Amino acid sequence: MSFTLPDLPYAYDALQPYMSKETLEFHHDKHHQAYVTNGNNLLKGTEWEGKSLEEVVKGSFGKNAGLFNNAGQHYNHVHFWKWMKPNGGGKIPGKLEKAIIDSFGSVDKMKEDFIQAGVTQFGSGWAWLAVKDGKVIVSKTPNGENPLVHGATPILGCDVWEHSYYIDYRNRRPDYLKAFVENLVNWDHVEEMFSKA
Ligand code: MN3
Repeated sequence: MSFTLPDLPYAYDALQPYMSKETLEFHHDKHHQAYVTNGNNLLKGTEWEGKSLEEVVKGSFGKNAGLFNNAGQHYNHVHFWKWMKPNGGGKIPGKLEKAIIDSFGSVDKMKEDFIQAGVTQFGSGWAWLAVKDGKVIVSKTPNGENPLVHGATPILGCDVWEHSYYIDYRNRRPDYLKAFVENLVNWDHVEEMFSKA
């Protein structure tokens, strides 16, 4: 199975003013496309050819850095587009909300920890909500890593590489993270991944 670039699940200008058409054009058409192209080239002739994307990500971690970086970023971006929607944010579906409150004490504390993880990720990387040992946790990873390679199942990720926010927010990464959590997150997709975790 080779990697393919999925279409965005909304129009390029649908996330404005929180994420611009220009950002999505570069991020989806150039950056994500490059991970797909490079990932397919690096996959050829390896033991992971024909495996599922998750198997490639988990299997290549620590063994084949070039392939892992591109496959990891492909996985992360396939979900990143679905983790956002126009008029996102708002009420978290009931079962997920209950699990978040069980783990963090409140929804506000989860949001605060998630934003803090993204702000404090030094350099490029991701902030995450993931499920580990039945609990919802916040984590952060560098570059193309994600919770799959740390024994957890990702349910929400925010890309904090500069290409994800610099056009719209310049150096104001905290403002981007706050806008992501309050105005962009598609909690229905988060709940769907939570229910399968
Ligand atoms: Mn990106």
